[in-house]
Amino acid sequence: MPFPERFLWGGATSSYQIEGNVETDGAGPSIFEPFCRRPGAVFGGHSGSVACDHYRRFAGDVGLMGQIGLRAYRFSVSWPRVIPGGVGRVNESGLAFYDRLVDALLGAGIQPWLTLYHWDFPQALQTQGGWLNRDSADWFAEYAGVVVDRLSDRVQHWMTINEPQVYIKFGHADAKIAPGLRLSLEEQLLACHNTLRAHGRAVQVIRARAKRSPTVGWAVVGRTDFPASESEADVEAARRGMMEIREPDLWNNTWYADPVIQGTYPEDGLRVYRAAGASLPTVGAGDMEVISQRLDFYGVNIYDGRCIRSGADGSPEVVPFPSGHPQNAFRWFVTPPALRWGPRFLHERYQLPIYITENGFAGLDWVATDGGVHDPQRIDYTRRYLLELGRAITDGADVRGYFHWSLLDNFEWAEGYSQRFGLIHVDFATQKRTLKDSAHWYRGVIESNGRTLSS
Ligand code: IFM
Repeated sequence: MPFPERFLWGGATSSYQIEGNVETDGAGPSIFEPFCRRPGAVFGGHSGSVACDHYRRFAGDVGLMGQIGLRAYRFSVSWPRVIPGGVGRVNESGLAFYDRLVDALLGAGIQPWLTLYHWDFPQALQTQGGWLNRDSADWFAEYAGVVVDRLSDRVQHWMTINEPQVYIKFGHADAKIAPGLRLSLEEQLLACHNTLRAHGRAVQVIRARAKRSPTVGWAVVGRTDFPASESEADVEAARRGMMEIREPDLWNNTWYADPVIQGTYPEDGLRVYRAAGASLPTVGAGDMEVISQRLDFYGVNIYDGRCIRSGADGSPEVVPFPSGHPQNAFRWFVTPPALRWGPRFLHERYQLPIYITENGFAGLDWVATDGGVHDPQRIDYTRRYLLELGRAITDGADVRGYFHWSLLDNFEWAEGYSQRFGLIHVDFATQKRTLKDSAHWYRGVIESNGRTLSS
C-alpha cells in the first residue's frame, strides 16, 4: 500500500459543532448565538447550545476515539470560551476544559491537533466590526498567545484557521452562516486580508511561545478540480481550473494560499476583482511579511470536486456529471478523484507536506432494529476516496495524514442536526453514542495502515 509507515490516521470535529454548553462556566457568546436565533437562519431553529454535550462528555468521547483506534484527533478551541470578551480577561474554566481534553487524549495515546479558529468568533468583537476591523489580527494574536501559553507544553500540532473561504463567502457574502452578513466584494476582500494577517500573527505567536517545537499549518478549503482523463491537456486544464481566479468572489485557493506561501496576491485575482469594481484592501507596510510566515504543512479539507477537460483553446471546461451520479445527503457529488488530484496540485504548487484535515460523507443514518448503525455508503465513499489518496502518494505527493470528518454526528451549521457526518451516531435527544459500521471499518483501515482498503 502507498501509505507511508508514519501516515497519520485521525478524526476531526470543531468546538461549536460538538461542545454545547455555549455560555457555561463563564464562556462568552459567539456570533452563532444571535445568528441561530434569527428566524429561518438555521434548519428547524436548531443551535449549538447543546450539540453533543461534548463539554461534559469528552472523557467518554475520547474513550470512543480509542475504540476506533484514532492516532490523532483534530479539534478546535472556542475563542469566546477562553476569552469571553474576545480580548482581555481570560476564563480559567474554559482553558481548564481544554487542559482536561488534551490530557485525556494524551492518556489514550491520541495526538491532539489543535485548530485555533473554526468560526465561533466572539460576539463582543463582532460588534466592533469583526474581521473588518484591522485590529482583528491583534485580537487573534492575543487569543492565540493565551492558548499557546497554556497548552503548548502538551500540544505540538497547530492549525490557525479553518476554511476561511467558507466564513468569508457564506458568513460575509451570502448570510448563510454567522455573522450572517451580505457585504460588498470590497468588504469581503478586507475581511479576508485581515484574516490572513491574523493567521500570520498567530503563526508568529506559536513559533515564539510554544514550549515544545511546534508544527504549524492551517486547514483551508477551496475549489478542487480533477481531469476528465489523464491526457496532458486535461490534466493541465484541471490544474488551471483549480488554481485560477475567474469569478469575482472569494471561493478559490490562490487568493488565500499565494500570499501565505508565496508572499503575493495572485495577478489574476487582482485583475478580476479590480474589473468587478472593487478597490483592493490597502496592504499596509509589513502586512505581507506578517501574512507569509513559514508553514510546516498545508491542511486541506476536500469533499468533492469538479471534473475538468481541456476546452478547444486549452482552457478548463467543466464536464457535467451524468444524471444519477452518486451524491451525499447534502447533494454534494461523490468524486473520489478529488482526493488524488487536489493534494497533488496543491503539493506541486506550494511544496508543503499535505494533510487532509477533513473529508467525509453526510448521510441519513439511524439506529437499526438490531441496535447497529449501518452506513455502507459512508464506508464505500471513504474507501474510494482513500484509494485515490493512495494514488496521490504513489504519484509523488507528500501526503502525511488524513482526518475523517467527523468523529460525531454534530451541528452542521445552517443545516442544524439534519446532516449526519459522524463515524459515531449521536441520538440528540438522549446523547447516546453508537459506533456506526464505518467506525468499525475505519478501525481496520487504521490498524492495517490502509491495506484493508483494497480487500
Ligand atoms: O461541518 C463542516 C465543517 O465545520 C467545515 N468543513 C465542512 C464540514 C461539512 O460541511
